[in-house]
Amino acid sequence: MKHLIFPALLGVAALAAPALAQDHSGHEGHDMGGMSGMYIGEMGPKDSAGPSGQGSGTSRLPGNEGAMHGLHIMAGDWMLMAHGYVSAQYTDHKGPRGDDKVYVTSMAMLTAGRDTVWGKVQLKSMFSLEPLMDPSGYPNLFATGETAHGAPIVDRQHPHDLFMELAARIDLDAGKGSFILYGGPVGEPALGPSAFMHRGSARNNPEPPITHHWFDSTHITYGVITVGYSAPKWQIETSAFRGAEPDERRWNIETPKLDSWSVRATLNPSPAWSLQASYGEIKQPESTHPGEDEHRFTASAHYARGGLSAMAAFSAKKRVPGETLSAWLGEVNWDLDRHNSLFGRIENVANDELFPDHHDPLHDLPIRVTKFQAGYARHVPLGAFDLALGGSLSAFAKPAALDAAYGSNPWGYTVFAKLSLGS
Ligand SMILES: [Cu+2]
Repeated sequence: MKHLIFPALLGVAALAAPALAQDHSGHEGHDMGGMSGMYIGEMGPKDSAGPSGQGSGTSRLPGNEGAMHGLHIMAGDWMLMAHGYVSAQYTDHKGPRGDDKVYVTSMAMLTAGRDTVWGKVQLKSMFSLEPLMDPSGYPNLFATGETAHGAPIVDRQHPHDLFMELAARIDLDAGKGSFILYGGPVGEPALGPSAFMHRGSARNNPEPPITHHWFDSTHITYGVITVGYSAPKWQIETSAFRGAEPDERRWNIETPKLDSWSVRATLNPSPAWSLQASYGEIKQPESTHPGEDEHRFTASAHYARGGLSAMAAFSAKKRVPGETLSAWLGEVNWDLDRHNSLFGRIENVANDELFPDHHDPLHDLPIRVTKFQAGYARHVPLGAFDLALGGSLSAFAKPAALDAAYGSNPWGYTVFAKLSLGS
């Protein structure tokens, strides 16, 4: 029955939204005193806290993009906010390891927040219907991570879990900022940049990064507690969380644990910038590599101004025991005007999971590959919703040793139709 939560909620939003599609973008997000009823607009730190924008979990984005757009309902002292998307894709990745597929990705985010005399309370939830697809997910050459049918997933992106977040955040006013306490059975620890589906630089990009498991794969973690201090221009946090990645049964809530830890420092010097550095020691993340831990360092710089959102990021993932695998990512989204967006991404990563077969001579060897991707999206405003139609092209650079497995010139494309409520 729990399968029905998401469509029911999105259905309610869909019915209610067009009739109430007023633009309240000038609304002061923090001052909700005089508001009542339901409206479409934005809330959040963009208006209230200057340079600090809110990303996934407790992460920050530039203040210029951190406000949350969506459907808002006032219920007494509580502000309820819904946003999300459903996106249909056709992707075709060429070469011996390529595949093609029609698939649907989705996310719904429901947040309830209220101000108190001592601070703020937020109840956060996020859901996806991606468990409807086969556990092996969808084609994405050179992407690896998590499992399907008992084996590691290679050259595909895993589906996300039904429960992407079930967490609460309490802000206790202190000085110019607040002490934060965040946690729940499903959440995101203070490690890495804001997850790809929540950052402006990836807003229109239909393909998940092949470096997902270097930067933001901990965005769905079963068991998280984070404490920290959040000031308008900086934030420092530490988390205890479960190291094991989600398993391939995507409908359930897995047993929370606190066997791993991380720290993150974030600087938002102006509304255009957010910089973070983080480090985590993750206990046995991969079920197919028992006894192997991971030490992950990430640093990222996010920029947002006008219609431009960009991110540059670095990660060093040390297998313990084992090698250090580094990754670079550059990502950009440029909204030329209300109707046209260009986007792109370049990733470079040393991956040792491309040949999971123990008898393969390339098994467990780090192999450095580069992905180049560029795309375009056309936006059709539909009341409170945005329909984006677009596509992207991908090409890869790799050592000749991979020719037998991948062909000499693997490439791919994805076309998509994405319906979003808010962003
Ligand atoms: Cu993910």
